[in-house]
Amino acid sequence: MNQRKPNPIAAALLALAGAVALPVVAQNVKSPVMSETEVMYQAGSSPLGDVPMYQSTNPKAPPMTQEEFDRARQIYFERCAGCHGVLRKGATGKPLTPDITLGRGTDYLKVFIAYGSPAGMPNWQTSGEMDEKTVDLMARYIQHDPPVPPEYSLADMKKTWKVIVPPELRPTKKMNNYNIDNIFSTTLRDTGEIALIDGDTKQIINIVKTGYAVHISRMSASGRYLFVIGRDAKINMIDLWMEKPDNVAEIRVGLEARSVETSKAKGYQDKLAIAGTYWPPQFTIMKGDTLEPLKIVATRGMVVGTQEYHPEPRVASILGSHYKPEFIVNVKETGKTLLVDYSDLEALKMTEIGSAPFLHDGGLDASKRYFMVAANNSNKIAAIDTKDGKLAGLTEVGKIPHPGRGANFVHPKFGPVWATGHLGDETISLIGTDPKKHKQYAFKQVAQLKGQGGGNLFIKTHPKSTNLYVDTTLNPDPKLSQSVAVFDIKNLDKGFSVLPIAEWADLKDDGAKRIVQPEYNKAGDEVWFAVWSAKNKESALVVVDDKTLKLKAVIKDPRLITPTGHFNVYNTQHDVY
Ligand code: DHE
Repeated sequence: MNQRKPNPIAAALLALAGAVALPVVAQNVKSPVMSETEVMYQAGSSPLGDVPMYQSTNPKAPPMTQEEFDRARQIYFERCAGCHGVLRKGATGKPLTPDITLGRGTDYLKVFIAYGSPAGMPNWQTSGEMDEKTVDLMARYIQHDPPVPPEYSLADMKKTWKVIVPPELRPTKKMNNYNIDNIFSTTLRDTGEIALIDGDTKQIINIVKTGYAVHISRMSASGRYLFVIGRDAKINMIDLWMEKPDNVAEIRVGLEARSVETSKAKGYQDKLAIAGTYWPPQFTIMKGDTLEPLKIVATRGMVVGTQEYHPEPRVASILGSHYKPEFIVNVKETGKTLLVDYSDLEALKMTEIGSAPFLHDGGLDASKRYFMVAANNSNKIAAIDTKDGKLAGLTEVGKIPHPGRGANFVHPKFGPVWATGHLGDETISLIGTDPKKHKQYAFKQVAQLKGQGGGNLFIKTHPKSTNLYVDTTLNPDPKLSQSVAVFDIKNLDKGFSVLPIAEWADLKDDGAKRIVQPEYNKAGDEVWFAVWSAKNKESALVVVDDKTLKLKAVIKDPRLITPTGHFNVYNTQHDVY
């Protein structure tokens, strides 16, 4: 069911953009308010475009043939759902339900889609992204009732669940000579695979098939199992003890997803896994050694503040608490963090902490007690106290914070801080995280550094390093998207130096070469970057010596197609960042 059909618009854009695949397809779209960067990031692709859905024809809406409706639905899920929501009730974009759109009428909607709006709607036609016919199609489509994708039950999950190697047939000890702690799992986004790379020798150990538009990797508490999730909500569980590490179990937990995590509390290591889905809006707890689904919990409910019902609050980041048998589940649209006590799945207890809507990504502070999460379109960072189960603080930062898991270091004046960069501006915000010795700074933005530019996705340092790396992956200026800024933590006032990572990769063709996600090795003395080009262009990984800031190695291989995120086993397992 999940084989993706080529989308004619995307295909045209691919040709236009030199066959650069998602999310760069939106690169020509400009909006008066929503920057190119934001469009590139949000107007990504949803696998829901290919899911069969019931079409109810609204007699008041302009007529559409079944073929037109299906085409519009696919375009909607690929371009519009990220902002306006699956049910068109509004997310970061405005609601587009028939009660609103029918009143506006086709002509008004066509202008809106074609030219964009000051409130952030991109100008799809004048940017060249959609032609007049497509704009007309979409204007008619959004006056019909939104088709609702199907739910996904435990029975649906079980149909997709495969234990490829049962626990009793797996190795009882490590069967290879790899230094497992220093293996990297690299996302190969457009091929639906991950590359397992030996961090010591820089050799590829295995290329493992995973879900569609594979997204992130996470580790089990023991460091033995690697979990990978695709945007199609397919989870792969890889055993790193095998002679050649490979899949031992897989399952689909929904129709669209972004996050997977494992139980980390004492006594629960490797016992459970959890995945959150964008559709249906729910999370699923599974057995940690087989992925057998055990418990599904819906996230539909009220938005913090307005207390209005939201029918599709997507599950964003999830983290396993190191303090308690709890998963920290961040629900995007309602702005709620759920502390899910997994010690008794039959009598599930959840603490609901409200902060601000649009919770997205985040990571722990250095003490591992506070989870710092970005409410991205609210321009805020919430600090969740995972020990006492309450909101420790909510602070205003720059425009659209995007920390990944963030970066922890000790500031000479403010003490321990956690840092985030931003998609929407060039600042890097430092937030105090020590309520004991630096109470006046705790959970407040205490300083802002000025980086290279907006379009930052990830920021990273390491307890053994004094460098802070900031990428600018989605900046429209190739000079910025192809390089990274490095701050010397001991001399933050001095500004940053720039490392020309794409140039160092010395690739044979002129791909997008976006530099994405600094990630340290286990020792904390080298930093890895992906050089992300289109599917049909050469990509690479570049390794920098953290002491000298000089090039240490370039990893090239025809199998390294569209590398994006990369996850060092030890650092991911222990939340070192
Ligand atoms: Fe991600 C993390 C959602 C686009 C690379 N991304 C996350 C998380 C969420 C999320 C909720 C946190 C997971 C967690 O910690 O449990 N990402 C989304 C989207 O909704 C969005 C904006 C659009 C989409 O259509 O998917 C999106 N993400 C991207 C990309 O385009 C990136 C840059 C390239 C790619 O491979 O798809 C990308 N996202 C990543 C990476 C992480 C991530 C590498 C993990 C960061 C970390 O340090 O843990």
